[in-house]
Amino acid sequence: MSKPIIYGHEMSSVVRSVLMVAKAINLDYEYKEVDFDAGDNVTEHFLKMNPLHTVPTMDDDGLYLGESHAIGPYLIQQYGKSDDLYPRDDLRNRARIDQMLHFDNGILYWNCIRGIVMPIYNRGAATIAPAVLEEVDKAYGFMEKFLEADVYLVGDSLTVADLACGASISSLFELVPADPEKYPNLHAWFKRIQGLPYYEEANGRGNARYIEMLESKRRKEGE
Ligand SMILES: N[C@@H](CCC(=O)N[C@@H](CS)C(=O)NCC(=O)O)C(=O)O
Repeated sequence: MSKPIIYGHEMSSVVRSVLMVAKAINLDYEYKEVDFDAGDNVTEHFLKMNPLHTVPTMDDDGLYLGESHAIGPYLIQQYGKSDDLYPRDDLRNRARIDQMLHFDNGILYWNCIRGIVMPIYNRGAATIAPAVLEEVDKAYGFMEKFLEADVYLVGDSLTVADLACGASISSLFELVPADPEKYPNLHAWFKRIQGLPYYEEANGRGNARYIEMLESKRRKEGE
């Protein structure tokens, strides 16, 4: 059987979450960087894999998936030596992990990251709309609550939920700093995520490039 292929862009938080999963399970995979400017994501081949033309997209021997929150759990179950990151038999905790993956997609990614990034990306907005800042603050408050009982988002060991939310929070913290006094659990948890041995390679580097790119687009508005 061939290796799974992950199509991605290093700057994308949802791609970085899958790259962290891949590192965490020591996955043997092929990575293909998608050049949006060259239209790599709208070729006939890409659209056959993922009509939504988004990254990450995965091709595992003809199984096509185009959603990070499905790709991460699939890779763990199919290729992980253990299923600690997404436990197969612990239905109750797996349901809680699923809850956090939906939270990441719906709240952290769509409401917060997209809410901030699209105006910058599309029209070089210099500031973040107050309504979006409010959403981000609310999301930090939800995370703080989720982290009240446990060291990680679900229980006391790392799961795919931490990697997904960790990638999002790494970008959000750069764009909208969170007060450490107001959100101590969130900061302590994020320090744990930053301490993962593969964090810098799989997430930190791409995140730095992402923030740099956004900053350069923001500056343009004042020119
Ligand atoms: N919920 C999706 C979001 C995917 C997504 O929107 N990716 C963006 C990059 S961050 C993308 O590929 N945009 C290009 C496009 O929409 O054409 C996931 O988690 O995979």
